[in-house]
Parts: sequence; C-alpha cells; structure tokens
Amino acid sequence: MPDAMVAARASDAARGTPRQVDVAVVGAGFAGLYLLHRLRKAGFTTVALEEAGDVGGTWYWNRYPGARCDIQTIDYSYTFDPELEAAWTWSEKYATQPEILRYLGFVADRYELRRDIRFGTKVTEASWDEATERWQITTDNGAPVSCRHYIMATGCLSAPKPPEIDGVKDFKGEVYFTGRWPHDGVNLAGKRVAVIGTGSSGIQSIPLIAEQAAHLTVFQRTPNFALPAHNGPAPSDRMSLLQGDRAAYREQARQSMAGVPYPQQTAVSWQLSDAERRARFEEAWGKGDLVYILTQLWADQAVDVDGNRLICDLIREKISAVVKDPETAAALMPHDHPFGAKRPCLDTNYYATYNRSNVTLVNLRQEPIKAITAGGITTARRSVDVDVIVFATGFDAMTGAIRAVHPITGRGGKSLSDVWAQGPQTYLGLTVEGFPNFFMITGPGSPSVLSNMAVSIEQHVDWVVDRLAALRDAGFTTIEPTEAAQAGWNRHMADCSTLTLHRLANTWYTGANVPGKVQGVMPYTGGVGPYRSICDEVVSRGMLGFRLTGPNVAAQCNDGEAVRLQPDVRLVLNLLATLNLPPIESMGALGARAFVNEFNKGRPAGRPIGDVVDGTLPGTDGPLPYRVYKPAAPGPHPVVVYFHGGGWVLGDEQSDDPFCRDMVRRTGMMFVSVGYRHAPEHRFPTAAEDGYAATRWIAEHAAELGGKPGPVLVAGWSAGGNIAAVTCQLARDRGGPDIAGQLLVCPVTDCDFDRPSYNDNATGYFLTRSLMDWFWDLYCSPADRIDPRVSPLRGKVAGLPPAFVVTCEFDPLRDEGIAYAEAMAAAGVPVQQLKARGHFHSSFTMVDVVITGAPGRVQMAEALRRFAGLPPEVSLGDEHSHGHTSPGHRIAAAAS
Ligand code: N01
Repeated sequence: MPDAMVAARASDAARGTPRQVDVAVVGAGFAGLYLLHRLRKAGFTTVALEEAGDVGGTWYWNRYPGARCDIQTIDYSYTFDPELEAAWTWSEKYATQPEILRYLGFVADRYELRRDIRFGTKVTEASWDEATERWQITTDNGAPVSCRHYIMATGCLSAPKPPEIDGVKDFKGEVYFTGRWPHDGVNLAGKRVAVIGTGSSGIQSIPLIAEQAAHLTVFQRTPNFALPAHNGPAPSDRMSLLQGDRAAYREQARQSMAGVPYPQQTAVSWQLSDAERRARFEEAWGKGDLVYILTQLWADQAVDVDGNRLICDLIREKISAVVKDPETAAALMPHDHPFGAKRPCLDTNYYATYNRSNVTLVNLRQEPIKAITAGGITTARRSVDVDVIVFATGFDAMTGAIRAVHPITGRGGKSLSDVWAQGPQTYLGLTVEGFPNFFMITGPGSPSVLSNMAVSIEQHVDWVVDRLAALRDAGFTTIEPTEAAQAGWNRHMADCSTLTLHRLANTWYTGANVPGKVQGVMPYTGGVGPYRSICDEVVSRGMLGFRLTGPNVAAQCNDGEAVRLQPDVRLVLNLLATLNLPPIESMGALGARAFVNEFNKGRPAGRPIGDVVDGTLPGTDGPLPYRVYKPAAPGPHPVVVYFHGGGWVLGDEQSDDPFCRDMVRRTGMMFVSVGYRHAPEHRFPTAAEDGYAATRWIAEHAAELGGKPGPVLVAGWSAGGNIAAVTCQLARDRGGPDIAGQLLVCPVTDCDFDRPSYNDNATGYFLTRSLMDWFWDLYCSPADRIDPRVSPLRGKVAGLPPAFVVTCEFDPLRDEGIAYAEAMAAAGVPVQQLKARGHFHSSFTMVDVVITGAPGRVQMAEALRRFAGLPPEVSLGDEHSHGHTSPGHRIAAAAS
C-alpha cells in the first residue's frame, strides 16, 4: 500500500469511534499474555495492542543466530497453571529463541488469547481524561481505545538503541540489528561480516556468525564477563528438585533474591582458603548457570569489591587459558567493572571463537571507530572492508519503551517524559504519581532485569489484577500513588542501590549506555522476595501510599512510605521476627549471655587485620581482660580504647569483634577492647570505674601495647558508649588521662525514658524498652540513676574532648544520644552528629550483615582520624561512598 494510503487509513481509524474496554494492555510478550489471561478471568473487558505481527515480545524480535534464554528454561516459564506446566516440556537447559516463541504461541492458543490482541498496532499516544476518568489511546492502525486502566507490558529491553556512529547511511552493504533480526534469516556464508557490540546478543551470535562468515571482525568497546552455558538437557539435580515438590520449588523462587530457588550464601570470602574458593568457583564454572555463579560462591561476592575481585581474577584466568593470542586474550578481559555489576553473559564457544583464523578482534578502547564508510568501518588505526554490519549495540533499557515510544499524558496535561526528565520516578516500579490508573509491568524501580523475569512478571501481573478487582468491588474508579509514597520509594531505591555493586559500573542498568540519558541504578536491587513482601505489605496496610476515589464511595488515602527502614535492616528484623525468640530479659543474665554467645557465632567472621593480642590489665579490684586489634601497617598507631555494648550485663572484650576489626581497617588505628565487669554481679558504678581505670592504664602503657604514646581516644557502642562518655567526664575531673576524642555509637546517656524515641521504638527493633528497663534494674538502683557516672547527660559537659555521636532513627536510645550531643555542643565541645536514617540500634555493629551501615562507619573512621590528628583518608574497604558521584567516578574509586 502506498505511504499516502497507509497514512489516510491510519488517520481515518484514529478518528473512529473508540473501542471501550476496562483495561488496555500494550505488548503481547510474556507479561502481556499473562495479563490478558488474568484480566479476562477477573471479568474485565480488555484489549492488547501489539506492534509485532504475533505474540512473543522480545522473543518475536530477537531472532539473531544463537538467541537463547540464559536463565534455565525450567525457571523461565509460567507457573500460574500446573496444567500448563504439565503440558509443556522444554527440550534443553537453555531453550532457543524459536522454542521460546513456540511456547508463547502455545500459551496464547491454550488460553485463546489472540482474539483480544490487535497485532500490527502501535500506540501513538495515550492521555488521561480527567472528566471521564479514562485513558484515551490512539494507535497507528484501527480505532482508538478508551479504557479505565492502562497497562504497559512493553518489556525492559525492547527499544533498540540507535547505532550512534557516523556514516551508517553511507554503508552500501547489508545492515542488521540483533534486536530486529529478519524473520527469514540472513545468509552470511562467504561474506565479510562486522559485529559491533559484545553484550549478551553479540556474545551469543558471534560464534555462530564466525562459523558462516568468510571473515568476522568483532568491534569491542567494553569486554564483558562470559561464562560457558554447558547447554544440553535440563540438569538432573534441578529437575529432581522441581519434580520432587513443584509447588515448594516455585514458592522458593518467589521468595528468593533473584527469582531462582537458590539459598543465600553465608560464608564470606575471607573465611575460605584459596583452595576452597577455587573449588567453589570451578564447581560454579562447570554448572553453566548464571544465577548460580552470581549468588552461590561467597556471601560478599556481590556487595564488596574485594570479595568480587577474587571472582574477576578467576574468570580472567579462564579467558587467558582459552584464548591463544595473548593480546586478544588481554583485550577480552574486563577490568572496568565488578563481576555482575554489568550483565554477564552465558556463551557457547565465545572465547574459543577468537582462536579461529577467520576472526579478528578490534579493541575500540585502543582504536575507536571514526566512521562507517561505503565499504566498511574505519578506526583510528585501520579500515576494515565488510559486506555486512551487525549492530549488537543494545537497548534504551527500562525506560526506553515506556518513555520514548509514545507521549503519555497524565493529570493536568503532565507528560511522563517531562516527569521522568531526571530519571524514572515511580512508586514500587508499578505506578507514577500524576498518572492515575496507569501501571507498568516490571517497570523501573522494580526487580525486573535483576531477576528471573518470568517470576517478576507473574508477581506484578497478579498484584495489579488483584488490585483492580478489589478496587472495582469496593466501587473505586481511580488509583494513584501519592507524592510522599513515591518520594519514599525513590529514597528506598537509593538506599537499596548501596547494597550491591551495580552503582560501580557504567551499564544499561544505570542508563550509561545511552548518550545523554540521566544516570542512576534503575532496577530495584533489594531482591525479589523482599520486594514481593513490600508489595504485599502495601496492600495489607490499606493500600499504603495510594489515593483511591470513586463516584459513590468516600475517597481513601492511607498516605505514607512503604519502607522507612534501611533495606537490610528490614531483612534482619524480619528474620528475627520469624525466629520468634523469647525476650532476652526473660532469659536471666546467664541465659542471656549464653544466648548472645550463640547468636554471635552465626554472624560473618570479622575481617583479617594485622594482629589480635589478648591480655589483662590491672583494674581497681583485680585484673581486667582486654583484646588489642592492630592494623596490618607497621605501627606505632594511635590508640582507641573501646567499650563493647550489652547493657552493662552482656558481652565481653571480644563480642564486638567484627566492629573493632572493621574500624581498625578503616582508621589504620589500634583498638583496645576492654573487658569491664558486668551486672548483676558487679553493679553501679563498677562498669564506669573499670572503664576509667582501664583507659588510664592503657594510656600509660600505650607504647608497650604497640600503640603511639600520647593522648588516647575512647569509643563505645550502646552501654559501651555510656562508659566512653563517662570516662571522658572522669578523665577531665580526675586529672587525666588525656583523651583526644570520643566516638559514641548509640550511647546510653540518661536514665529518663520519657522521650519520644522510647515510645516510638518501644518494641519491634530488637532493643526494646522492656530490655532497657531490665538492664537498668540489674545495673543500677533507682537512687543512683541520676549520678553522672551512669547518666552523663546530668553531669557537667563542658570541657570534654571533641565528640562524634551516632544515633539511629529506630532506636529507643536515639533521643538521649541527640540530647547529649546537643548539650555538649551548647557547652562549647566540638561535636559532630550522625543521625542515621532507617537504622536500628545494632546497624553499625552488624558488620557485613547490615551493609548500609558501612558509610556510617566511614564517617566514624574519618572522625577518629581527625581527632588523632591524622590525614583524612580512610580505607573505604567495601567502597561504600556516601556521596552521589557519577558512575564513572565510582569506577575510578573502586579501582583505586
Ligand atoms: O546489549 P548490551 P545486548 N559503539 O547493551 C556496545 C538481555 N539479553 O543486546 O559496553 C561501539 O548488553 C556496548 O559497549 P559498551 C540481557 O539482559 C538477554 O547484548 O556500552 N559499541 C556493548 O558491548 C542483556 O544484558 C539474552 O561499551 C557499542 C554492546 O554494544 C541485554 O538484553 C540475550 C556502541 C551492547 O550490549 C542487552 O544485551 C540477549 C557504539 N556506539 C540480550 N553502542 C539472553 O540470553 C553500544 N555498543 C536471555
């Protein structure tokens, strides 16, 4: 049909009578198909608009040679209908694109979905009509659609990126994009072929293109980590798990971090020997399973640059073992990003392909492409004549298909492109403020591409359809997130992004692959299971953060933020809640001590440092044990006298071991942890007097202990913070020792419980009001409690050493810590405060468990170094910076 006729037909159609449906869906891929099925079952009238000629979504378009899934196919399947599962058997561990497309066609046939899909239909515009409370959808083919709810099921990787290389139009040969591969295939036999791009699409297609082409030249800008797929039949161990208890297997996937049922690892890399790590790695390498190698090596592999670097080294070793030419091998080895921070690939013969005589690798980092010419590609060093160019250059991921494909206009004429000009803003990755009745399946802000998409799609579809049915049943016609809820989600997203290493790489996850795109980690990095529980909690808390309206019902809005805790604090507290532990105060002092000992055995081992030496010092009434933690660098180092937490009742000089080690690594200073005596055996003022006596002795014997003579510093957590604070007052009043600074982490500073934090956080955050009551009762009689040696807030606070005071939002002790900091500041003491948002009493001492505590410890280390007169550099260790630098800067920081 001539163009003019097509245009006329389209505009006639656009003017036609709109088709009225309850819900319009864009896309007929994995998500769109399941949506149609669920919406229909829930009694909604619906239509899906699909640009392609058939179902399949990404699997319809991506037909390049070698295209396969890289999540095992038994996991990359619908799970909503056991009969469907029984009716389909995958032929391979990783199915090919044609087989996946057949599967989706089979699903469409089985549930007769095609009758509600308008193929060959592109949405050209969508706008919200306030008066009718409906979306008006215009398409390029057929009547417009008017719908109550509008759902984008457009996929995360469906808008191909333009080539961004000068001269593509001048090229006289054939040009193909992996993401839009011709349906009839392409004959590359005997041709000189160029492939630009070495992401998953390039890495899957390159070995097969090399087999056909006369010569293949691969233009690589950034090397990627690729692992052998070892494709074949589905592995028997996974199959027997699935077949043994299908429901349990599926449920475990839904609650897992990545949507595939693997447990979380607990062993940290520094606990394992070289041989043990290598054995784990070889096993993973042999499995050919991306999720396995990304999650099952050691607990710190995805959260810590040191733990991650061990894997990078092992993979680079594998590359050099396969690729014969050392220069090519070196060019193929990634050095610019942590393993997993950029999407790794599964390959079949990828690296070995570079040993073929008809394959050349061009390293664009050394010789960037200058232009594409009529006959080929010119780099800074050479001209390569080719007959065919294959662009495997990727997608405008996550937001491309939603933002750029067509204008979406919400309430008050607001355009989604404008609202997202500074990056995607969503509530739960599902909805956007100002866009009522608009939903995205696996949108930015949800786990999506960091998960098994099949699991995440089913979760989103179920959540949305269940909500729409509930709204309808309650008489509501609109649903929209509030500004506060959305802002809270964006904060939570930012908190989550500190959990993993994704922020340290320039990738399509962060928008860095598209020139000019605003950068930030777009998928939710907090995990599939935690995300699901948040979505469920939003519902159980009365549609928290949503405004619901309807013509005959009162509007409903339970405004608030879905998650105020740091993501890992939330996980820890949820885990503790499931353990259903008796209150510590019900165990008696001995029972509580035994419990804490057992509890501490389960935590990750503290990191290696220079040396750990135990000893005893003479206290006022006999010897007190101490433990010295020394940095690896040669001393002498400034000395920090440390007091452990435990409510004057629990713990010992070893019980805050991971915290002491971490602080030693970060500060480069020596920590001496003091075993002061405990209540109820030794009541007030024993702990205070022991603390003071120990500090004086350590100051006098600093050199013998290997430390630097001169002023010491004091530090403590919880009741230990109390002892540190009291020690500073006593040292001032009793003529020494000289103390250069105090670090008080969540300190007890006063006996008065009449503060908001005691009421707001009385229960639910591990340290409870009732536990504090018990500690006070065991340590101190009511008459003594106003003594500054236990309530330093009631003492004189002028003339104290400079202080760094840390308080946590969800801690009963928060307000007394702040009060102490403010009192000292008012009395002229130099004070810096860290009010840790979303944290609880134990956040900073649960090293390598509460990962989001690391930036706070960086600040503590900076303060201690400042007090000691040392230059400000601290070892970031796990590279958790607290600034918002660009990914490029972060990469530099991680590499340094
Ligand atoms: O795209 P990519 P993809 N000049 O963005 C390079 C999923 N997927 O289609 O890294 C030169 O990963 C670019 O270089 P750089 C999977 O999630 C899954 O391969 O930006 N080079 C990169 O090397 C995957 O991650 C499967 O420096 C240019 C490559 O092109 C996602 O889709 C299969 C360039 C693009 O890699 C995207 O994969 C396929 C330029 N102007 C895809 N522009 C499965 O197996 C870009 N590049 C399920």
